[in-house]
Amino acid sequence: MDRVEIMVGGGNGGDGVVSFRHEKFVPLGGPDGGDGGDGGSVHITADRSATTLDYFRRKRRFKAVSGRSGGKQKKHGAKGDDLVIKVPLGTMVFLKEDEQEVLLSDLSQQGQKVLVAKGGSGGLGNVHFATSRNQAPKIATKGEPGGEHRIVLDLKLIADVGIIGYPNVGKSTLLAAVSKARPKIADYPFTTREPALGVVEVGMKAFVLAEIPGLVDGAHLGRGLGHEFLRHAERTRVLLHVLDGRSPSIIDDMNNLNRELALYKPEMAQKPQVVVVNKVDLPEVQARLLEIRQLFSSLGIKAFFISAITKQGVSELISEIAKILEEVQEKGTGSEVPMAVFRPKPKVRRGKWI
Ligand SMILES: Nc1nc2c(ncn2[C@@H]2O[C@H](COP(=O)(O)OP(=O)(O)O)[C@@H](O)[C@H]2O)c(=O)[nH]1
Ligand SMILES: [Mg+2]
Repeated sequence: MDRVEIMVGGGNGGDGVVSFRHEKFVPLGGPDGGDGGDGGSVHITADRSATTLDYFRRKRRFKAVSGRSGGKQKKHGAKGDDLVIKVPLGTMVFLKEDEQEVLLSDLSQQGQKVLVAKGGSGGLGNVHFATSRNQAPKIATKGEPGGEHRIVLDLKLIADVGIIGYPNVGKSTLLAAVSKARPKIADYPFTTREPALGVVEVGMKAFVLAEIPGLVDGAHLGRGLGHEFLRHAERTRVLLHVLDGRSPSIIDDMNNLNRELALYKPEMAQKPQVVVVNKVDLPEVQARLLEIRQLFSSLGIKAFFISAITKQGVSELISEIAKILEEVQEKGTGSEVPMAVFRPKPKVRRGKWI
């Protein structure tokens, strides 16, 4: 989890102006002072070019541009530019007030935007204040200050790798074996609606692994799957397809699940898969290991044979996944998420923070 606190301020409204018409032969014309422009607002938007919240550790204050003052001849001051701050997809935006945090938005879609500070309204020029009694008003109002708020950005973990497979093949057990995640093992398959996440460390690197629940059989597909599920499912770059070594129809299992995947989420079926045969510690699986190996090699599929319980073959599997992730990242395939460095260039006025 990644979390930062920032301050955002809307631009101040420009001041209204006191001015009078100057015309030949008219020494003192009527009022013509224009209104100030509104200050710009601050928005936060989810953008794929942003991948972390690191930028906000160095820069914490953001202010939109103020409106300009009005002018003579009823000239309206220019509106201040809005400031749009880019954050990674999956960032939750909270408003912090009196140590309480209120969720403003969960920015999960590209381009999704939330207003976090409104610009102040521009002041009124004296042109508005002429009355029959006072035809030469020397009154104009000041622009309002922009709203300012304390905002907390919270970037939720997004899975790089998703574990798929039928119930009881050992998805949760595998996740628990390679990360600190403690998903419920042998849980009733429909109780989990959201993915269980764990961070897997491989040397100096790490990736996020998620057990993707819910892909059970046609009848249950897509039913009750939460927003979180979709968010993770869409963002994973590699799928770990876990099969139960005890199954008499292991190849059919694999094909059936892939078919369901393609029906439910075609983009997901396009993702690279690593095929894993689990539970090789069991004697009954040991007895057919050669047969299963031959099945896969006859199909030209490289399968990994592991035991999530004894961890046999697990570290080889993890290094292979780390390697694939690197390749996918270099090629830029398998994911729409570019690994670009986040360098927003917010327009911030020099000077005091209001
Ligand atoms: N013998 C053996 N049992 C396993 C292995 N992995 C998982 N199991 C058992 O299979 C059952 C289902 O495991 P779980 O991880 O909950 O499966 P999931 O539904 O795919 O998440 C549990 O009773 C686990 O203890 C394994 O490698 N070997
Ligand atoms: Mg499970």
